[in-house]
Amino acid sequence: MKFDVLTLFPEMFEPLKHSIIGRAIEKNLIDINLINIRDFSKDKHNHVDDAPYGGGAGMVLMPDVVYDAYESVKGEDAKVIYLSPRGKVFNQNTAKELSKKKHLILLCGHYEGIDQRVLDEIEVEEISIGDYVLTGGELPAMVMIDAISRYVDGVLSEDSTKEESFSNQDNLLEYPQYTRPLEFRGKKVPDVLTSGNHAEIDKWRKEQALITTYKKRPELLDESHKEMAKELIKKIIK
Ligand code: 4GN
Repeated sequence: MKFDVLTLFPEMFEPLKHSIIGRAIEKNLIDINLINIRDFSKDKHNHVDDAPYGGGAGMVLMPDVVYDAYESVKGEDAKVIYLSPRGKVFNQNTAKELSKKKHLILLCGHYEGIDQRVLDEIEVEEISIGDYVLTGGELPAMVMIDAISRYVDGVLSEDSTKEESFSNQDNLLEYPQYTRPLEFRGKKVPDVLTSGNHAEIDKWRKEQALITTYKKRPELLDESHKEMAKELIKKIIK
């Protein structure tokens, strides 16, 4: 899978060279190509932005500069995404769907934004990573690249995307995990996990996932699952 990132700050993408995404790049499972929008400036002082028509604060990225940066990477089946607080909010499902694409172009804005005409011309899809405003689209682009790449074959171990929060069968949050030591500051690992009884362990984990979701994010549950969680909590207290 190929990500072309159009940005004024390619150095900001350094974090993706590490850990799991870094390894995915080394294994050629994903390719992250950083394009500096400033390289497409039209003047000798490398300007890329100008004051907004109609007045107001800040600067606006010029359409011709952004368009030429886009043209340098555009492809037949590429989907172009503009990271923007105006966009549809990104979630686990969006990540999974976008991971099926071969080529994504991520456009990162700065200042007050990008001239609307080039957004219309390229027919970008606007995506937001949440309802807050950041100084640029780079962090949202990195968030998307990370979440999408996890679904690319070979990036994670086989079963790790199946069980996790938001993408497991029932849309439940993850059950609690434990490792050594068996006792930490007087707190013991739940007995069932060391019992060797895998049916019981599975059952316990499903119950814990439901209880955790009920306590932390009850709005994720429908009424019947909320009732089930309450019953489980009662049973456990007894
Ligand atoms: C995306 C971009 C937040 C998001 C951004 C988000 C840069 N802030 N919630 N800031 O995904 C005007 C031009 C603001 C680019 C944009």
